[in-house]
Amino acid sequence: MHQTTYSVPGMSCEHCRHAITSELAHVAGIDTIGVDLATKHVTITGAGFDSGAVIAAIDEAGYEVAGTISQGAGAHGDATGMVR
Ligand SMILES: [Cu+2]
Repeated sequence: MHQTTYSVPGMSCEHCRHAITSELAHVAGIDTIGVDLATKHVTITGAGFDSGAVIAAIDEAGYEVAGTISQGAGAHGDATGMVR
């Protein structure tokens, strides 16, 4: 099981959440998609998703991935300096 959190500063509302989750639904290997509008983080878990495909899907939805916040099992908070 992999977990990766991406920073997507352009997200702001439920429309953004819906647009991103519906694009990510087409990416293979994803189990769960977590969109946190407060922190602007998208957290993906799954057994074998391709990070490039995730970033491409978010881009397809109309949002830019500013960076990868964390990778692996346990998330830790080093994402205080968000780019906007
Ligand atoms: Cu929105």
